Amino acid sequence: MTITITAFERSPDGGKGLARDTRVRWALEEVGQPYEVRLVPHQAMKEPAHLSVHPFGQIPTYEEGDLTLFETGSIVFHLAQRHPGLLPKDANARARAVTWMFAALSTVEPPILDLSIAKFQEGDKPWAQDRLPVVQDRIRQKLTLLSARLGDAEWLDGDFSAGDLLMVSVLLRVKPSGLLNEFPKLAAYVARGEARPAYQRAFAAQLAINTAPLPAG
Ligand code: GTB
Repeated sequence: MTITITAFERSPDGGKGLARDTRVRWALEEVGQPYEVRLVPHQAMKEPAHLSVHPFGQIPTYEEGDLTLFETGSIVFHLAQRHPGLLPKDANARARAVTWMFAALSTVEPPILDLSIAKFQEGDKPWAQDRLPVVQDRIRQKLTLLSARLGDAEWLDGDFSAGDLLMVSVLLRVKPSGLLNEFPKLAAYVARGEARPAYQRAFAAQLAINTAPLPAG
């Protein structure tokens, strides 16, 4: 059955791979599933056709036969459950890998998103410069503890898993700020993720779309 995901027709990052379709592409590549991409122009995101697939008018989405999903975490989890490669077989190890998926999205990512908001949506507010260090310190708190837990291990809990895929993806969002370099073990962990052939394919695919000429009209 054909898998179709959605992505920005043109990502605001110009192809740096930070939009969340990259996470879904990466998971699809890890489990070896071919997929098609439907590009959603900005003006179509909140129109009924796209809202019927994504209730909040966002990307990415996932369609496979009569199954439609939204929320990156849910899509990655679905793929990891259906196909070998992203979750361990042992039930307890599997539960721990799923725990890292949640940790990435609900513990580590929120302060990182806050930094984007503080810079790009609230940057012109009179209090923005006072808020920035507070937000950066909240990220540092999380990264300090995450780095201590990772230690010198290659991945968070045994073999590479969907937990690592999401954690690396979340950390990639903090990379442009320079904060990641304060944590060499995490920087090396992210580099290991980026070096995976599946990530490389996912990155290249989104880059090709974001650097291709836009269709006329
Ligand atoms: N919780 C949802 C999920 O995980 O799937 C969040 C989905 C989401 O935030 N989608 C964003 C979106 O559709 C794109 S990924 N935004 C349009 C809208 O809400 O109208 C977030 C994103 C966007 C841009 C960059 N960037 O340019 O660096 C990075 C990440």
